[in-house]
Amino acid sequence: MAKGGQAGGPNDGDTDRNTSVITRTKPKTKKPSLYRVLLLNDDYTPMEFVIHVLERFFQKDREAATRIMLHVHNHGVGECGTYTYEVAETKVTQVMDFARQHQHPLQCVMEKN
Ligand code: TYC
Repeated sequence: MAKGGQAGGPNDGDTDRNTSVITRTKPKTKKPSLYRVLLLNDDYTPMEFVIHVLERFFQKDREAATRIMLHVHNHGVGECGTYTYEVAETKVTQVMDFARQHQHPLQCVMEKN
């Protein structure tokens, strides 16, 4: 404040109608929210198709893809990865489109972490 008085008040130095601005010193580094992309089990999608999905859209090697597929098969749901909102949304859309193209009922969803 240049002359004293309360900020934004009548004598805060900004005689041009209270146009004071508080500037940030520390650069803001807000971390984006993360979302888990999950595969859901069903009785019809072939195991090999699910492994292929995990390799193709989630960059898993054969071993990791097989482990995740079996986890989903045995527990009903399993995590493919954690991503920012837009990336997670894209993965879900890609998997759902791919499953539909091959007429498999595979379901892929995202949830906030
Ligand atoms: N349960 C399926 C089967 O026995 C395999 C499967 C695994 C399906 C994972 C979906 O997300 C899934 N053929």
